[in-house]
Amino acid sequence: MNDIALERTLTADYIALEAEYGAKNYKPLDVVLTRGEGVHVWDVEGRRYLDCLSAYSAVNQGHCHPKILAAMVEQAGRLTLTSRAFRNDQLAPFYEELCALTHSHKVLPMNSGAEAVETALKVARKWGYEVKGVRDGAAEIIVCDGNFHGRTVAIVGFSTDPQSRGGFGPFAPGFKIVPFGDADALEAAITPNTVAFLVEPIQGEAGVIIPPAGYLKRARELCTQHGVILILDEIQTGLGRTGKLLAEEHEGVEADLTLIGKALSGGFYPVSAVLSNSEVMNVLHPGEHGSTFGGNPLACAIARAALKALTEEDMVGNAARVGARLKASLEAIDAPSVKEVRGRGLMIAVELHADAGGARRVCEALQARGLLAKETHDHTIRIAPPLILTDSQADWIAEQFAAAL
Ligand code: IF1
Repeated sequence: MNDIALERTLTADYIALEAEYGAKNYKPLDVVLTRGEGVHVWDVEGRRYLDCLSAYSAVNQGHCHPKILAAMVEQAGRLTLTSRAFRNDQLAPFYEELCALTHSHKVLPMNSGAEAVETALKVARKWGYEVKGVRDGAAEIIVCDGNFHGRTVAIVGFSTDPQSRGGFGPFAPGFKIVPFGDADALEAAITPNTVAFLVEPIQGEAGVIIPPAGYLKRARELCTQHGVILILDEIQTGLGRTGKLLAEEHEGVEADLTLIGKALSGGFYPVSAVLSNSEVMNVLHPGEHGSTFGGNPLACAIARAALKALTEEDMVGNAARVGARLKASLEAIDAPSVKEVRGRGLMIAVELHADAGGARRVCEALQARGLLAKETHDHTIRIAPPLILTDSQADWIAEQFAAAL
């Protein structure tokens, strides 16, 4: 046996190598994963964990879902990339199936979530100039305090998190920030130059913040009333995470532009999309926007299988049922350190009191008990397991929390 290969299986060695060669833009838990199946992942030491992060909701369908894997392997051996200069036979069926599932009229495929957000911002501005009649260069887009929409320069420019934006300016003008969950503040911020309101139905990075009931409905009404495009960023909340296919369904609203990503590929590949009604998307003409990889046949085949897995296996219904059970069990934990348990479907957060010693410590205790979760900010633990979680696995998660807390 090769000694070096043996040595490199040790967690500490991988961590040291990463530290030597990698940019230090992350501070992950000290666990090195090598395999995943369903709700579980295994580290290089052979230890098994229940994954309560799901790669920030990209693996809603569970790790290495066999049907998505089969579709990926089959397509990878046939045709992977054509660019959009030519057509491919996976794109049209992907469009058709995605539109049928989400009741959309048009799709624009991209790769990362941030690219989908950027695409929506461009479409909204162009719509503002060409359809709404806003003077060139004057378009305003309203966003929310505490937002997270990605890492590009334009997007971090309207972030309110000093860590995300600090040191990366100068930034693009044309964005206004209002408090999240406050429809009156939104109304007050709208001017004749407002072209769009961009918002997460539930703020993820901010700590699973659920807006007051009726907020999205009221935002929808205000946008319609003032000729403003409602852009819902469902990159994290979408595709079953909150117990509905799209979180907008909780309030019975329809966005003009809906952004999805992450679980659109079940975690196999970066695939994102902008969904729209046709009027808004029709402002784009050939040559005005695009991507080398967006809409490629491999991505489309994977996304088709990922959507099929979600619906065929009723993962959305399961997220609603098991999510409610898990939230109730977490609420029942009698621990003085817990300030609040909140969530919808399988997007749950446990917030600790500020003097409870921090969420990172709890995540480390959970890791020792075979459960991987990630803190957000200092005092909140996010719980977002794959949507295939069973009742007994949900009960097990609650038990580990009770012990760790
Ligand atoms: C990182 C958070 C989650 C998103 C929403 C767009 C994007 C994201 C609502 C951009 C991405 C990620 C990115 C990841 C951490 C993560 C995250 F903690 F930062 F907030 F999920 F909770 N809209 N979220 O949540 O999508 O370009 O990354 O594909 O480390 O940046 P992307």
